[in-house]
Formats: sequence, structure tokens, C-alpha cells
Amino acid sequence: MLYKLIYIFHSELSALNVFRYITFRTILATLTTLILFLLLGRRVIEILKQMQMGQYIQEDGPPNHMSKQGTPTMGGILIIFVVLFSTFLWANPVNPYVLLCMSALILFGIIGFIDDYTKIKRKNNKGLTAKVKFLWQCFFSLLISYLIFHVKGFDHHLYVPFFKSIHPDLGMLYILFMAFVIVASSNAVNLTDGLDGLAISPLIVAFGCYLIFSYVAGHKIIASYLHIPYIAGAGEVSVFCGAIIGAGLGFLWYNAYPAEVFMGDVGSLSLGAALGTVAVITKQEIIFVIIGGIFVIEAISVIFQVAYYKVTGGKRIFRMAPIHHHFELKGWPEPKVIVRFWIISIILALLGLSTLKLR
Ligand code: 57M
Repeated sequence: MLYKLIYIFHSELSALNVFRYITFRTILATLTTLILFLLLGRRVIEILKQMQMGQYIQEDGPPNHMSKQGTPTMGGILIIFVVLFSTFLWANPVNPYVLLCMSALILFGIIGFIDDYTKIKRKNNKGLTAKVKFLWQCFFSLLISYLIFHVKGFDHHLYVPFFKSIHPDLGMLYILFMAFVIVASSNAVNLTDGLDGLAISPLIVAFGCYLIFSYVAGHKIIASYLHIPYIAGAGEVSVFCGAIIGAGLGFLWYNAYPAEVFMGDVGSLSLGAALGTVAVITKQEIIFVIIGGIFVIEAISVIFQVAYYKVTGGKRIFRMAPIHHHFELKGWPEPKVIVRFWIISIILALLGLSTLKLR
């Protein structure tokens, strides 16, 4: 929005031409959220403390977590606000893809907010029931997917990396597939958010990859050179990704071990859904399994643990799921688990990006 106003004066001052470029506006969006978060973060943490928005810690978790009792949570609210503000300033506000990314952030943020707020007010870890949460997630993701599907010019084919010639037209089924990606991403990020900085860093890395994918997908010449689907208007989504990266870095400043604030479900559900939405808009949903590999591993560890537990009548594969708890209970100090997971997320992101040249 703001860039459009500034750009009006480019004929008087040619330097203002730079505001036309997505790359420049992406950098501005990143810096805006980062600086805003650093400036406002401390104040927001104090407010959360005053409002007694402290985390309730379950007693059956790893013992070292008891010292985290009362850590302010719902820091995700500030993430959402600064991202919306910065995207509104530096991206094209009427671009449908940008609007849908912002909608995913807001709608899933509302589910997370209600869940967090209920948990805190009841002074236990019982927020919305899993069923109610899941139904709302399905409803919102179907709505977003339906709208993406109907954006003028949106390609309804599924693109499979490594297999240039395979791109089936899924028709209306594509809506279900996109909704599945958004819900799965939202829940997988939520499950990962169980140690200080464990979710936000892989999120920053994954959004970094999708920043590149969206820029490339929105550029006709580069997209054709790299054999990836050209999506007119998708380039603006890189500004949104940049805004999330900046906010994520700002949040990490306070969430780094030992955390002064947690993002809460309001942060994890919304950022996960936004990541899934960006993945479907750029038509790089399948590669999400690699780029968001940490989230996938965490989710699979839970699925396997629960299934094995049920089948064997009480036996476990891991000491505790999600898998980060397994390593904690093996005796790894929390920062070691966190940093090693970050390293894995960077390796996976590089592998994901390398597929750009393998099509
Ligand atoms: C929420 N929430 C964190 C914080 C964060 C099906 C089952 C696997 C579900 C799963 C679950 O409920 N997962 C989703 C995980 C919680 O963090 C809050 O929640 C927000 C994210 N949604 O922002 O507000 C705790 O995580 C720790 N934390 C940090 N630093 C951070 O920056 O240390 C979070 C952020 C916080 C804090 O301790 O309180 C959570 O882990 O609860 N359930 C589980 O994960 C439980 N696992 C389990 O029951 N496993 C069984 C099953 C699968 C058979 C098993 O393996 O036997 C564990 N979680 C906990 N205690 N806390 C086990 C018990």
C-alpha cells in the first residue's frame, strides 16, 4: 500500500523507482517486522505478564519443563500484528494471493487465540477440544483452498518434482488436497512447538525457501527457465514471506533458550497454516515434505507412537512423542536438541531448494 503512494512520485525523483521491485520491498518488509518486534517485544511480554497470560506446564512432561511454569505465552499475537502491518505497507494489498495468506494467518490465529485463552483462564492445559479445533481448521482451510482455486488464472494441475511430464489435473479434488496441506502444516508446526526456539527457526528457514519459490514462480522468464509453473501475481507472496521471516527473527530474540515468551497456539497454528497456504499457492506442496521436514518428522513420530501404543496395548517406540521429548528424556540438554533440529532443518531446506535445478 505505502509503496504505491511513494511510487507516485517516481517521475520527480527517479530513485523512488526502486519501490517497484519485489526484492526491495521484501527486504523492507523483513526489516519492518524485525525492528517492530524488537522494539515492541519487551513491552508486550510485560503486558502478557500483567494480564497473567502464563503457560500452564503439564506434570507428565520432561521434568526440566517445570521451571518454565508461568512463562508468558501468546507471543504469536505480536507476530501476527507486525506481519499484517508490514505486508499491508510493502505488498500489493489487492493481490488475491497476499490476501489469502493474510487470511490464513488471521483465521488460524483466531482458533489458536481461543484455545490459548481458554487454557489460561481454566488454569489447566484444556483448551478447545481436539474435535472442535480440527473442525474449524478444516472449515477455514477448505474456504481458503476454495478461494485459491478460483483465483483467475490459477492452474489446477498438481506438479510433481523430478517428473516434468507428470502433472495431473485434479479438478475439484485439488481443493481437498490443498486444504489437507494447510491443516497438516498447521498441526505439524503446533506439535513441533515444544522447546525454546524449536518451531520458529525451521519456520524461518522454510519461509526463506518459499520466499525464493514465490519470487521465481511469479517471474515468467525464470519460471520457464527452471521448468516450474508460472503463477502470475505469486511474486508478491515473497513480501509476505519476508515479513514472517523478520517477525520470526524478532520473536526468536525473546524465545531463544531460556525463553522469555512462547508463541502459543495463536502463533503455531497460524504460522503453520500460512506456511501451508504459501506452499499451495506456489504449487510446491510436495516439496514441503522436505522443506518442512522437521515438522513432518515431528508429526510422524506422534502418529507412529500413538498407533504402536494402541496396537501393542501400551508399548512405545519413543520415550515420549513428539520426538524432541524423546531426546530430552535420553538426557540431551534442551539447547542441544534445539540446535541439532535447526541444523537438520537447514540441510533439508538446501535439499528442497536444490530440486529447483533437478526438474
Ligand atoms: C501442543 N504444547 C507444548 C506453548 C506453545 C497427541 C499429542 C502428541 C499432542 C501433544 C500436544 O498437545 N501438542 C500440541 C504442544 C507446550 O507449549 C505450548 O503450546 C504452544 C504450541 N502449541 O507455544 O504455548 C509446552 O512446550 C514447551 N515449550 C517450550 N518452549 C517453547 O518455545 O519449552 C513450548 C514452546 C510448554 C513448554 O513446556 O508448556 C507441549 O509440549 O505441551 N502432546 C504432547 O506433546 C505430549 N505428548 C504425549 O502425550 N505423548 C504421548 C502420546 C503421543 C502417546 C507419549 O509419547 O507417550 C507431551 N507434552 C507435554 N507433556 N507437555 C507430554 C506431556
